[in-house]
Amino acid sequence: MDSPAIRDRTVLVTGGAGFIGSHLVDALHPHNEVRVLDTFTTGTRAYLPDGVTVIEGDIRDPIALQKAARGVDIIFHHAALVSVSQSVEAPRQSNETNLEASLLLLEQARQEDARVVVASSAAVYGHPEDLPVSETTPTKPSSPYGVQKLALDQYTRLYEDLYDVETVALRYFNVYGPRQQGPYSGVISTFLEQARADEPITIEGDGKQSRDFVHISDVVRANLRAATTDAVGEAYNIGTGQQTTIEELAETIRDATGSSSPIVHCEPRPGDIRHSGADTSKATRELGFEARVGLESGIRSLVGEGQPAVADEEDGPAQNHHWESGSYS
Ligand code: UD2
Repeated sequence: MDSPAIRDRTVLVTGGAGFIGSHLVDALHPHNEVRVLDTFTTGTRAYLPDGVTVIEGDIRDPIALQKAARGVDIIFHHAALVSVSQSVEAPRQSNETNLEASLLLLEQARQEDARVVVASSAAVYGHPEDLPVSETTPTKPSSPYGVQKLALDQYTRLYEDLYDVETVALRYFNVYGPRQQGPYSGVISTFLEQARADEPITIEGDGKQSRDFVHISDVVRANLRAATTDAVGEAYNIGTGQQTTIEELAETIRDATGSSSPIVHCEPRPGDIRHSGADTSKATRELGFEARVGLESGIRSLVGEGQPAVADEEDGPAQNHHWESGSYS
């Protein structure tokens, strides 16, 4: 299941200097003319290879957006305010970026006749009653962030229905990998940092809550497939189908780092989702997507930063897959 070749296209990656966006840029450059629109508020300029056209600007700014999108064939939309808790504190502010500006972007795509792949989220499902969740599971977001992603996800479908814009929404589960950093970066990078410093690994609550952790290389591959699929106007779950408890994760990270960190429990996060896990059969069927990197090998490659992620025996379809930053074949 090699990645489809995307070559000689003009592509825009919004949020291209961020965690997911910058890995996508690596996969697209230099075989395509790649543009990045980023505010660099949380994105990092140093991630961007020479030869990429950088437009420093905000997706809320119609002029910056117009400039960035002029003449493009494909837009990968990864610019967002990603903090769920910030969206709870200031719903209108995150709505402006995550929804209103995204709508501006869809309009721009319509004018340019460009395909759009948008970053949606497992947040659209809220607290699911049954697991794993498929795309037909009822959506009931439990945060403004989730509502915004759901509305965006629905708009992408409508833009295909109403205006024939080729759109795909990817509902990411818990993405991890190199370059994930900062205060909203996720539990794996937090635990890794704590383990490396031999500081306590802080489990929020009892640690029995679970997540579906998907490696960045698999997320990039899903984007490349979404950019070429005929199955447009659809939303797809992007995860591994495997759930891991936070307690297991803490132990895996402590073992992989050889750290002497104690594992401690603190207050549970208010409103935390108990369990999350993806049924990815629709993505497998329609996009030919299957996650390849298992959690243990993904973590080992993070620990030895720069080492390829090679899946473990028990990792099923991920077996024997080799991943190095920038390689997606
Ligand atoms: C993820 C996404 C978020 C949204 C949401 C939808 C990430 C980084 N965030 O949030 O954008 O899509 O899913 O459901 O992927 N935890 C600890 N100790 C720590 C940090 C976290 O125990 O130091 C726990 C936390 O309480 C939670 C779990 O780890 O139970 C995962 O937390 P997270 O912030 O990595 O991601 P999540 O699932 O809340």
